[in-house]
Amino acid sequence: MAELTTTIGGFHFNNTIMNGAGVWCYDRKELSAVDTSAAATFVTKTATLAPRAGNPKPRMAATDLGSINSMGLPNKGLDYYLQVVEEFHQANPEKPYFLSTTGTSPDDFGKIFTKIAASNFSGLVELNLSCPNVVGKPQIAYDFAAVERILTQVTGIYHGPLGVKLPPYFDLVHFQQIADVLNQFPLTFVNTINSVGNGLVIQDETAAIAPKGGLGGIGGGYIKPMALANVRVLRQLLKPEINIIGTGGVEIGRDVFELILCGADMVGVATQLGKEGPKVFARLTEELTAIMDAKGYKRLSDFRGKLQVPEAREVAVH
Ligand code: RRO
Repeated sequence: MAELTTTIGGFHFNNTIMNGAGVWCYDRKELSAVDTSAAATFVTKTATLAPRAGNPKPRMAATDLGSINSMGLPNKGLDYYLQVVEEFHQANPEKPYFLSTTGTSPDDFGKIFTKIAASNFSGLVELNLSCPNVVGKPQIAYDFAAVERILTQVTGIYHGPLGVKLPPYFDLVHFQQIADVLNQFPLTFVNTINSVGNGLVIQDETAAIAPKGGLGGIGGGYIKPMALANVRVLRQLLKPEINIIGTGGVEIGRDVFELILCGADMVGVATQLGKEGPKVFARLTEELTAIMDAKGYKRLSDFRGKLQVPEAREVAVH
């Protein structure tokens, strides 16, 4: 039977599928449910320096095709997640965990990474540069100079394994610009993509969610083509030592397969995890394994990054 082990940096995982930050990762209880599922590991809810209540409700809605959210970064604060991840690490010393974090003001980044560097944390940090839902704050990673500034500061303070969570890019010039910035830093991974920011879902005659006049991040099946393209193009443009976690639009094992075909080393599941709960990981694992067995692939490296593109045939004017 095919095996799904993978590595990010020097860290080994016994499966390639994990949660995407924001879903089933708010507190110890939710993290425990993912930890004891078939998932490779978990990433925490994005932690800010101080706890936050987030945006007013209703702030999340599932639809047949995906989801919309404007959670607004509700979380229990960095100290809580550092403590909880340490507890999981003590219980499973061989299992690497991800801590997601971000700043809500320029001063925060130095404080956050000084705190992490001084803690016992020994997993991987995912710096979220792409939250679309904090009122009055832009998505950081659409500002390439800001990304460079923040990573210069953070990598000067923190020397552990570090990755960034990116928003989707839609323009080939922007892919090149973000890759040029990221390639200057000793990053272990990028996670692409976060939700597609500022979409609108209408139910009857009313927006599905309340914050920001109904605008929110779109996830699920709607965004799979953007996730595939972002994984594919960043794999071509980033230094090979930067691993890629592909997130966006995973509903079935075939979606996991396609993200790996585009170059993902690991795959995140968010909207479908929200709809189905942590048992989704066993189903996706079975479905991916069945696809690999049917194709005769024994391990992920047999097809990772090996997407084929049809040969272009010239077209005559007529
Ligand atoms: O909490 C949120 O509103 C949120 C975050 Br931090 C994020 O990174 N992506 C998203 O869709 N929602």
